[in-house]
Amino acid sequence: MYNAKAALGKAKVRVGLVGTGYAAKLRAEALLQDQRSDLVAVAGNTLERTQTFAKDYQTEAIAPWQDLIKREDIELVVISTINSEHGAIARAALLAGKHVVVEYPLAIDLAEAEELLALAKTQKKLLHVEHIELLGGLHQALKQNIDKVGHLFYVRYSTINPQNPAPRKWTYNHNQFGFPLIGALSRLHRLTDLFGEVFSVNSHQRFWEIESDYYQTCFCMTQICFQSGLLAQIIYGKGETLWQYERKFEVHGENGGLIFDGDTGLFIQHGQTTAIEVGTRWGLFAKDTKMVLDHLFDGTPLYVTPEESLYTLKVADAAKRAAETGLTIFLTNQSSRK
Ligand code: NAP
Ligand code: BLA
Repeated sequence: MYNAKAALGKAKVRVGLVGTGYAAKLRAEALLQDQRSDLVAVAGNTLERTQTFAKDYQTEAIAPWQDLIKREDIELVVISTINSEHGAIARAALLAGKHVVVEYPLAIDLAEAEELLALAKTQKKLLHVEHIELLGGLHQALKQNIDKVGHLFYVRYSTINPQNPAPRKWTYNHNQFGFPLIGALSRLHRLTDLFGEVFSVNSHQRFWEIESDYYQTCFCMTQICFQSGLLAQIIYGKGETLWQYERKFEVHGENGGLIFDGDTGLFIQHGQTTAIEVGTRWGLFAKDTKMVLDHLFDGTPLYVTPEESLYTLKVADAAKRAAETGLTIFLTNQSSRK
């Protein structure tokens, strides 16, 4: 087993970053600000953007990412690039004996993700899958208030993002983003974190295609029955033929309801409605980065395990199979949750 306390016996960890987008920028800022890390190099997609990024964050531009993995002075690889690349980069980094931090999802293919967990164990290296949704205000507010509503019977989580025109980028590309609930694994992970094991899954997906791999709208509707009997509905949509933005999380219990709409939270009971404070959605990549460094240097436990992320990926993969076949998928009991 990998032993966090023994992982790093020195003052600084040397980091290589893959990606130059939104997540990568926040990672770089967090790494630059923390005394315990040195951002040694960045590998991007387009050369020009990689060079600009390297200048902005006082680091070295390297291309392609394979060359970054070859660097012997790098001990930790942070993977903040498009989803379809995660698995291959994580594999190469672990094989080269490096610790790995990867933005969710670990891989867009379930079998590949399973192999990566096994590889991290044999290599005795850290494999951390970021799940910043667990660190945000909504999730904390849910955790603090969920006991108030009594026995739970229905949950609804809907995120709809109208975008017109839809950008022709990786988030609208089947191969690069993956099945909607795999690319947006956080939607499911919030639920598995709160409600545990899943019994069965149904799902439907619709895409309005532009050409081969790209679409201009994605709409995906999934129903989950948890082993507790709780029913959950997850709606995920983005693109041009959607008309109203929605970010809503509803929890219905026998004694009351919790309704989070955007950043507003309400606790509803018979004859009484109370407002719930919801903390911020900002600063979460910095929080994740700090917790990784705390873990590497002091052995402090992380807030999520790769096994938990893998379990959610199993549920997402079941949703994918349900959407492809129109069948209900039953999950077996032998899950790999810790
Ligand atoms: P982003 O801003 O769109 O950045 C994407 C990065 O991938 C850029 O460096 C881009 O480089 C590169 N890229 C684009 N197309 C590529 C291709 N075909 N092949 C190789 N590289 C390509 O994306 P992001 O929001 O930072 O997301 C990055 C990862 O973080 C994703 O896995 C996402 O799920 C995860 N994540 C993001 C957030 C968030 O708040 N944004 C939250 C949680 C997890 P060029 O610009 O040079 O093309
Ligand atoms: C998650 N945000 C994500 C993901 C992508 C984006 C690709 C991962 C896939 C997914 O779960 O859907 C991309 N988010 C964007 C883009 C915008 C955006 C391009 O809001 C454009 C404005 N992310 C941000 C901004 C915030 C933000 C400005 O770019 C605001 C605080 C937060 N994005 C955020 C959080 C998650 C996320 C907290 C984790 C997912 C979750 O909470 O469920």
